[in-house]
Amino acid sequence: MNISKDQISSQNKSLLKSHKDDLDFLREKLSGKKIDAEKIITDLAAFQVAIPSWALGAGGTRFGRFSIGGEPRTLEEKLDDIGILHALTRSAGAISLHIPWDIPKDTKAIKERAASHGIAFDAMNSNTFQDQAGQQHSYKFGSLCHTDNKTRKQAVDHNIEVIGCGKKLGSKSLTVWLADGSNFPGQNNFRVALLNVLDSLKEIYKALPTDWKMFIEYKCYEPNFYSSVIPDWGTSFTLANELGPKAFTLVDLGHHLPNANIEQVVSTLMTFGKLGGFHFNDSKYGDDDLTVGSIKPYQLFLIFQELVWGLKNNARNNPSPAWMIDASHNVKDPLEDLLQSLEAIKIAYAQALLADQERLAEAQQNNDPAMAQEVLQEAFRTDVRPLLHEARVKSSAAIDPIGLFRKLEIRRQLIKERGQKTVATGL
Ligand SMILES: [Mn+2]
Repeated sequence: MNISKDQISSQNKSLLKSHKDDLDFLREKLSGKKIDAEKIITDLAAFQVAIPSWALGAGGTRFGRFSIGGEPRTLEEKLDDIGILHALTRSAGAISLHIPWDIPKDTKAIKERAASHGIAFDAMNSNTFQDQAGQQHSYKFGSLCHTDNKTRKQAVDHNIEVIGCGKKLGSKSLTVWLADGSNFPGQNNFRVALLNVLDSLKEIYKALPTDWKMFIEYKCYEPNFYSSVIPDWGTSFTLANELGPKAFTLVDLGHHLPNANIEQVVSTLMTFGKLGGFHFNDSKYGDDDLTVGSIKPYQLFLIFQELVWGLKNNARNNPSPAWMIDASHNVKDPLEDLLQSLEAIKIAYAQALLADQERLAEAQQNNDPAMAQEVLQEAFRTDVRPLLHEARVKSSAAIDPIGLFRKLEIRRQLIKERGQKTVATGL
């Protein structure tokens, strides 16, 4: 199903008066502080976040999975769902595919379908954390780290196939996340496992086209509970440096030990030009994959504060990190959840854009932590939503995306089209 421009503008019309009042109030407040509201609105409208193909169905846990109904059954339907998100927000203009879940049967038709929704192909994700039907060697004891070189080669070849698939679609990057690790002390040799991974990554890197990037995603634990071969940003960063200029670290917000200072990790990676990509989500305990900004919005703002500063001031940083959501939700409508995540990302971005960097630098120079906190919290406590709304009005998107999603009864229509018991590929 498609959402028409008329449906969007008619909803916007009913909200326009109150939106204009809010925006005028905020504009005046910002101009008093010499903040260029128009520039922030332009930056917000331009900011696009890739939607992962695996987040469009209801997520499961190891205890169960409850379908939401009307879930996309094919890659075509996944593109249509992202088309809905993009029409409502003009902020979801890319998809991140997962192979083998999303192998296109007809590449040309898939590209046309994506183009009709204004969707580009962001990073390709390989999968060596599951065994596929008919697969010769098992990944039960690892993939790129495996003690058996035939298994390692199979995992390397899979990644090279994923690159080939992405080349046909117009993607420019490969994300490698490994479940490789161990559950028990002594199960594997840390050094052998790490060097095997490095050797395997070198083989994949050789197959990477010159204009491609490789993102190495780390994760502290799960599915292995004693050790992960790439547990942290330091290991990922070291591997990326060993591989070369096309390799980068990817930060997933849920892949750290509790209380890790992720904003500092972001800053360090940017300082050395190795922040390649970002997986947004939120968590209370571990890799919970909850809606972005639902648990720790201040942390999200502080991360964006580092991103905005790094993108503007740090010449060594990779100028265009890949922004992606990596979430999974089992009680919300996945599309509503993604709309909330997109909103939270843009709110944090807008707040970081209006933070007074000069006053902050001055407070830091004067060793004045109270003033530094004043500057940061002044930005964080500003209600920037009118700026997001205006960015959407200017892009012909909905002022209130979830309101319109509900008003148009989109989920009910998807269930009617696809059925109640459909289950999308994913975890
Ligand atoms: Mn991730």
